[in-house]
Amino acid sequence: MLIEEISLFHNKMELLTPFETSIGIEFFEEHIIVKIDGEGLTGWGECVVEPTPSYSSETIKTAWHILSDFLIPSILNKNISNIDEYLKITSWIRGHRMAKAGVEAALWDLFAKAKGISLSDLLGGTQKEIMVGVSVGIKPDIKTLLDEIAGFINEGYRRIKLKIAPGRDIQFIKAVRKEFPDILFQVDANSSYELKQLDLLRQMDIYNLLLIEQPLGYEDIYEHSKLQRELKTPICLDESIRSLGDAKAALELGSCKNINIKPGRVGGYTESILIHDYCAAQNIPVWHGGMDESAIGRAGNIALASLPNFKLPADLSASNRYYKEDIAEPLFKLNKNGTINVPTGAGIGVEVDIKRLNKVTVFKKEFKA
Ligand code: OSB
Ligand code: MG
Repeated sequence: MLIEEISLFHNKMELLTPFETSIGIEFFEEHIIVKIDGEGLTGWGECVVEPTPSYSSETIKTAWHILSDFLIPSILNKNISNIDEYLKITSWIRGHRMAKAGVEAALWDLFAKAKGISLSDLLGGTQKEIMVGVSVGIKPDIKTLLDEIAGFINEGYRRIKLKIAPGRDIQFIKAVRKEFPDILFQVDANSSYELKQLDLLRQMDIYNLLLIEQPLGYEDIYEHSKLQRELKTPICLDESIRSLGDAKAALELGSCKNINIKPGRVGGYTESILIHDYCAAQNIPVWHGGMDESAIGRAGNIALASLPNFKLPADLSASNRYYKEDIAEPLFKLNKNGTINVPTGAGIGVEVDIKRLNKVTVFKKEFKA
């Protein structure tokens, strides 16, 4: 496949409701959309970097730099026949996983379209619909939180994930569990606790949580192994798992009992599949995380989440959870049983709405040979 043109779109989309986590509060999502044209076909990917280095060390600007100055020049006007070739050409570039994953995603879409098959089929997906949940931000008070969760449960969501932080934890967890005794319920700390708060973390053990996501340091694996030994509730690592190597270390050390896979965080769909397969062989379930993607990134991620060992509900909610207007059609809808259908059309299986994409684009650059 001759790579003839690549375009980057820095987009900014307003969230329907502000999203607060232990990291901060977001009103908008800003990502970079990657478009790759070759031989009459177009592939789309989403680079899930954010404006600030608060979740990941990458930012819109670092990714733009790595994309423009290194990744794009390595493949533009070249014949790339498969993903492994792309990975080989770019393997000298260390880190910058979100930047790499954005290009890889667009190439996967392009190659699936060239074969005329869905991305799910190309990646080895087996599930036709995936179980999804919803990630709920920190709320100012318990009533607001319970009302919001009741709304999501009414819509059909079967799993709730609540963002927590020190001081915004036990009383909220307790109230949710009391109001919704049977719901699948998990929490995400985004690295806001320390091991010395063990007594506090132990209090979470009595609420029948599905898991506690990333309680300790964002690069830590060792202290999580100490914590996991003290808790009944499974720990799930998000931020700390950036590669298959990290996943191996975490599982060998007993730092977690399941793993959240975000392709952006681990450098792309290929690394995601390696982690997925390794965990499957160890009988460790994985689940798909989210970065508040637009329908472009969401479509590809839903395809990935159709692989067989994605066994816990994903942070891939319906389009109307995030945006008033999304940038691709059809929108993702929640089925009554709490699932979302895996697209069956060629590639990511959604059509990008160029007019809407342009409307939310703050800066665009085209790279031609
Ligand atoms: O920690 O899982 C996280 C969003 C941005 C950054 C980090 C996280 C999240 C979410 C959102 O929880 C999940 C979603 O996309 O629905
Ligand atoms: Mg998380």
